[in-house]
Amino acid sequence: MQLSQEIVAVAKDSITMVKESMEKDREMQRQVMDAILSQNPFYKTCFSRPAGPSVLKPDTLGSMAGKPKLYYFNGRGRMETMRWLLAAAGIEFEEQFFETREDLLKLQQDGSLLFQQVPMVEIDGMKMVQTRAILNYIAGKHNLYGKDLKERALIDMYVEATMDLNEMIMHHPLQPPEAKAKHLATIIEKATTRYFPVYEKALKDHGQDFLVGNQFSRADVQLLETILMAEECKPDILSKFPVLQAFKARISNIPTIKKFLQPGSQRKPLLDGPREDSPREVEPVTG
Ligand SMILES: N[C@@H](CCC(=O)N[C@@H](CS)C(=O)NCC(=O)O)C(=O)O
Repeated sequence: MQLSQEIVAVAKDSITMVKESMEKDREMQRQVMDAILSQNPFYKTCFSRPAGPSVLKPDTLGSMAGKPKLYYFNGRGRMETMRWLLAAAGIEFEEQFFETREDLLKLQQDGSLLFQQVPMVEIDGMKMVQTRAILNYIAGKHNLYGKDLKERALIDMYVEATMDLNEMIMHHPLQPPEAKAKHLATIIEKATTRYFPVYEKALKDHGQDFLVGNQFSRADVQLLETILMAEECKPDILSKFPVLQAFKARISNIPTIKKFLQPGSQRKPLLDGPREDSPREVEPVTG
């Protein structure tokens, strides 16, 4: 009897914890959306121009051939990794930035967004939404996704971890001022104790140039993107990771990526200014 009461109590506690965690997730989503719609510094350049006529004219939608066309804010957000993958694959793309709130509303209302959310990418006759679905498509199409299911599984594990870290970094500007220092410390701690050691060890153990299958893949691209974002949080964050330092230099020198790292490319800048004396641009890569 006593035991079953204890089990019921534990179950109730677990349900309360799950409910609290779901509420926290919903709250984070609400904050991101509020930030977008209220010109929070995170997206300040998205709506920074005076509201004018919508930039999304009917004839700019539905163009189904040619270059992929990216619809998003003029900032990194959830779109930046798609820019990285396309650039790494040497694919030219067009971008349609939302300049007013109405631009987003218009896309939401005209049925272009399957779930009323962006990023949206027009590609190969599809209006693709959902970040991971789009990234998977681009990676699969451009041979950045391993040679078999097992390589793909490993790539997925590696890139999901980079995305976890990216998300923490992306949410940093949304933290209230009094929480920022602690949040930044958590990012640095997670990067240096949970994530980077795994990539350092993987590269060291197999001794190859690329993370998976001795072949350039999205895992390399997404890891480099994340390293650069982490360096914006702490410029010397790689100091204890010599193999990752070499990896960064090597991947940065792949011609398509080198081009993307040049000023004036479609790569988006950090919006809310440097964090710990971070350099704005990547140092020139030699070799
Ligand atoms: N699971 C989606 C989430 C997309 C998402 O939350 N997009 C935000 C902008 S970054 C949005 O469109 N919010 C508008 C809304 O939810 O109404 C994805 O990964 O693409």
